[in-house]
Parts: sequence; structure tokens; C-alpha cells
Amino acid sequence: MTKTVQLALDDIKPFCVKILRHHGYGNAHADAIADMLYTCQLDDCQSHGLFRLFMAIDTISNGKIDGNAEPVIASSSNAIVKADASNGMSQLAFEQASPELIAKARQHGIAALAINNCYHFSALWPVVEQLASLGLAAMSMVPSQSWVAPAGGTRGSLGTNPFAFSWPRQGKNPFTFDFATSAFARGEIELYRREGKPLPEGVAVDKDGKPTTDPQAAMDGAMLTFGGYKGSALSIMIELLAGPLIDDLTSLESMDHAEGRGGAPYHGQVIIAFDLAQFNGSHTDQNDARAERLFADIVDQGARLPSQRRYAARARNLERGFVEISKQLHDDILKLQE
Ligand code: NDP
Ligand code: PYC
Repeated sequence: MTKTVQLALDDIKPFCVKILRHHGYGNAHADAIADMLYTCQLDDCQSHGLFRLFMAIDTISNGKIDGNAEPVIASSSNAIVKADASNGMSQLAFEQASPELIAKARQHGIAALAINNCYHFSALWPVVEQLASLGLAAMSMVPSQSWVAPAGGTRGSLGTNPFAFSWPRQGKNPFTFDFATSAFARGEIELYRREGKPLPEGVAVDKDGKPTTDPQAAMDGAMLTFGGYKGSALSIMIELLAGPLIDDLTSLESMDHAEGRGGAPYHGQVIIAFDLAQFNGSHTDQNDARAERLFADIVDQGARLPSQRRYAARARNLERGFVEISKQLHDDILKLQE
């Protein structure tokens, strides 16, 4: 059985901030990154919780990122908000640009935030869920690096390209999903490799294009999209909407930009927010009831809504006041203090 360590919730952010500061992130970035790591770990999101401290530290240790980068938010008269992360991590740019996105969504009914020139290591659900908690529906997408073969191909052209969506519900946690368009997120494969576990079939091919369940061979070869050609097409859409549409890099270009150095991928992020009342003619109660009937029909037959596991983990961890991570992960994180 995996040995675990309990971390008190109150200790997590200061612990992360200390490590991030130690490695050269300024206060503003360290705080924003630590908030993201805490939010993910609170929900037992293992592949993008505290584990991602390594990616954040690798990014700055490789001399790639400006730990004090100041985002620049451009003003516009239309429904598009442009935030230049100025080669910093994405979190601070979102934090600073989101009030403008929210205001524009309320004004126009729909608005989009394009974050450019950012390093990105994180889950997307915290961003869309934050908007849903304010009553907006939201979606977000990012490319990553070209680790993933298109359906029918054998070499990486696409990123792991996550897509997240959140829908506000009255008096309840939002309906949220967030997943990589690859069969497995890269972070998940890294966790399998750390634990010495084989992958399920259908996740990756090795460098000769043969199916593999070996995590290292998968990382050296190519990952596969979920759902065959359907996931592949969605992944291409994400490349386009979070790349050329917003004047930023595709996963292929992000791979070139990395020049073989590790750390977080460099690219853009798109976030679209919808004001429900402006779409539904202010028939809000009637349309909330429609959505709730759908959710109830799903749950009544024994299926579960996405994020149900996460919300249950959050409630449990808040109640007991700590999260549990593997001792191995904890030991490795402690080494980051040296
Ligand atoms: P998962 O496969 O773990 O989960 C995907 C979603 O599906 C979650 O919302 C999950 O809810 C839901 N879900 C899982 N099982 C079921 C089920 N049986 N019924 C209904 N819903 C279910 O996600 P991934 O491993 O693909 O991605 C993990 C994270 O990695 C994401 O947050 C993503 O943003 C991040 N990522 C980031 C990248 C980046 O470049 N920044 C790249 C790729 C991924 P629940 O959580 O409740 O289980
Ligand atoms: O898990 O695929 C992934 C990933 C890429 C960048 C951050 N996470």
C-alpha cells in the first residue's frame, strides 16, 4: 500500500509560496501559482495539484520564465479582452484580466479572454468554475506541446489540449468538466511512471508506432487522443481556437519553443464566458429547471455527473482539515526547499 502524508490545509499555500519564492518567483506569481496548486490539491486532483510544483520549478530553473513578469491587459471596445502574460505563468494574467472578462460578458452577453505569451502548467477547471460561481457559463482551452498523435498517425502533432466547461446551478456546485483530449493527460502518465505502474491499453504508442503500456516508452513515443478521430478533431479545434485564432502558438510551435528543455509549455489560453440571462431572455428560472431536470435524469439512473468525485473530495478535505499525498511525493517536494 502507498504510504501517505497528511498536510494541513492552512499550511499548503505558505509552504508552496516559500518554495516558489526560493526558486525565484516574485510574490505576485508565487501567490497566484500557490492558489492554483492548493485549489487542485483540495479536490484531490493528483496530476495537477502539488505534483505540479515540479513543473513550475523546472520552468524557472531552466531560465525560461520571468518570475516577476507583469501582465498587460489591453483595453478594447468589443467583447474581446487581450491579456499579455509577458512570458509569465498564466495564473496572474487570468487573475488580473478576469474582472474585465466578467464585465464584458455581462455587457455583451458573451465575451472572450485571450491570454498570450504565457507558460501554462495547470488544470482549467478552477478558472471556469470561478466564473460559474459568479453566475456565468464558461469554457476554456489550451494547447500544450506536440506529444499526441492525430487519429491514424504515429507521431506527435497535437497537444494534450484540455477542454473545460462550467455551468452555474442555483444553490449547488456548478456542473463542470475538464479533461485532456489525449486519452491520458501527460501528468497522469508521469504519475504512472513514478509509481512504476503500466498504462492501460490504448493510451500511447512507442517511438516505432507500436502500442505500448510502458509510461516511459509512451513519453518517448506518442500519446493517443481519446475517442479516436472524434477526440482528434476536438484537439485540432483547440489548437486553432487557442492558437492561430488568438495570435499564439500551436503545440508544434510550443515544442519548438521549448528547445528540449523541460518545464511548462509556452502558448496562449482562451476563456469564453456567457451571461445566461442575456441568452435566455431572462427566463432564468424556467431554464434552470430545464437544466436541473437533465442533471436529475442522469443521476437518477446511477450515472454520475463530472466533478462529483472532486466535490466530494473537497467536502471531505475541508471537513477534516487536511489533504493526503503520497509520502514519495512529499519527500520529493521537501527536496525543492534545498
Ligand atoms: P480525468 O480523466 O481525470 O477527468 C476528466 C473529467 O471527467 C473530470 O471532470 C471528471 O470528474 C470527469 N469524470 C471522470 N470519470 C467520470 C465518470 N465516470 N462519469 C462522469 N464524469 C467523470 O481528466 P484528465 O486526466 O484528462 O485531465 C486532468 C486534468 O489535467 C484536467 O484538469 C486538465 O485541465 C489538466 N490538463 C492540463 C493540461 C495543460 O496543458 N495545462 C493538459 C492536459 C490536462 P471528477 O474530477 O469528479 O472525477
Ligand atoms: O498533463 O498534459 C498534461 C499537461 C501539460 C501541461 C500541463 N499539464
